Amino acid sequence: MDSLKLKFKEKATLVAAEVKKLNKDFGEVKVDDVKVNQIIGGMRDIKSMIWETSELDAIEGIRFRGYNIPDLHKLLPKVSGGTEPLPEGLFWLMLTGEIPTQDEVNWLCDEWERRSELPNQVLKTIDSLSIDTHPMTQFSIGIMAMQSDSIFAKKYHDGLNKADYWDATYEDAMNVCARIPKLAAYIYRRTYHNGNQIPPDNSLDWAGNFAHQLGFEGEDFKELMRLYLTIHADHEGGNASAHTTHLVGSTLSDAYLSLAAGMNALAGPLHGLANQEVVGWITEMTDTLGTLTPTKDQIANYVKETLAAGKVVPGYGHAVLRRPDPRFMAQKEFAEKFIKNAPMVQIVWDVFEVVPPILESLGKVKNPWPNVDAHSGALLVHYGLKEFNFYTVLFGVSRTLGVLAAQCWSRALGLPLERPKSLSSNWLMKFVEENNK
Ligand code: CMX
Repeated sequence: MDSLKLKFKEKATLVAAEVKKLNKDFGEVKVDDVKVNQIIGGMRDIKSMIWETSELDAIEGIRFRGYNIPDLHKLLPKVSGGTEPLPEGLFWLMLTGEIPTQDEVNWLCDEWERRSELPNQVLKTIDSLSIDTHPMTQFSIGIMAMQSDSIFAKKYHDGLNKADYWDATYEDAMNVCARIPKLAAYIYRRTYHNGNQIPPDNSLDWAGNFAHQLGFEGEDFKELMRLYLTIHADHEGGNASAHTTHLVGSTLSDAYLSLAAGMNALAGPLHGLANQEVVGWITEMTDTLGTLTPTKDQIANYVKETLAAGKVVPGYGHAVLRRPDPRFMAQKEFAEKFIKNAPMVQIVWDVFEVVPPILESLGKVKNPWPNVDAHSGALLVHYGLKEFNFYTVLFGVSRTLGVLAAQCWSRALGLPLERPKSLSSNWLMKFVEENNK
């Protein structure tokens, strides 16, 4: 058994016993009350799921196993001479709760490289799609095309003992994480570079090698990818991509089936597609105004026009956060360090000054601040990755780490089929009427 799997097994066995006892001894303890506006309003804040890999606080933002983004920046291993955290380290942390050593991260990087070969049939499936198929659709189909390799599905079919679900899921998760950058890079090169594919450079780390296979050799871009693929990985369990993966996984669909479903949720404009929408919106604004250096007044007018047209301002607002997203701030710090004079970065920073008071003045937006998607595009455009339809795939590569680490935990804890209760509006109206006489 490899060292990460062994460590995960030790931790998870302990926690699984504790959770079982918790459920037995305190199963009837009430944790939450549910209000009508939560039932109508998209189940906001209802505490209803176990998710071990990260927790989100409305004010402070995300913590992975208790560590916030500045902590990760400080504590996770980096490449020699680098400043950005390695996503391999975050995956280790999410699975085990421990910050890995440099040796442990090097091992994981080698292990993923060993598992990274993409089956030919996956490439053929992608190649059969029309070139203008959205990259997220290609990505989801590519993940589905790998499903025939699922170790969990095969072992389940052969009669897998419940106690071993976690083991086969760990193997699937490791294989998917190993292959996912290659799949994404294949889609990028096929869609935007005439299918001119770049072989991996296995002397590089997971994110660095991804940047290389996309066709970007600058060290700054590789550092950006290390940061990007770390901070987008997980945002507790209730967000749409994580929750979809969890829900589908709860039927014992394997990691491939559930991840593809999660990626389809990520592809929605209110979720991960917002990073593409932000750059589209800024580009439309600069085209309409005929300038790459709009004034704050011009931006404010454009924001008001967007709202008047019944559209959302992409990259702003959040279902949980009530302050600027620390993932936005981490990308802002990166831009301040490396590319503070880039024109689109300047626009993003001006938008950051202009949008919150306008959204606040509407009196209905609960969080007027930027989310993770408000900044990423400006950084990518600066480094030459300008095909913004591809941006959500980058998000998806990172999100894979979080949702699959979480799926290993769900299997280890033996979490059951998810099945919340739904109500008709008629039932709800009658209930309120009878209970408010
Ligand atoms: N621009 C305009 N209106 C906004 C808004 C925005 N950025 N954010 C919220 N609102 C509106 C909502 O549409 C809603 O309006 P109605 O009552 O007329 O339907 C009202 O404000 C209240 O919404 P809320 O409770 O503040 O926000 P929700 O929890 O319902 O939705 C989110 C959260 C992210 C979907 C929403 O803020 C939004 O649409 N933002 C823009 C899209 C975006 O950036 N999504 C990415 C989120 C991060 C990610 O998942 O990647």
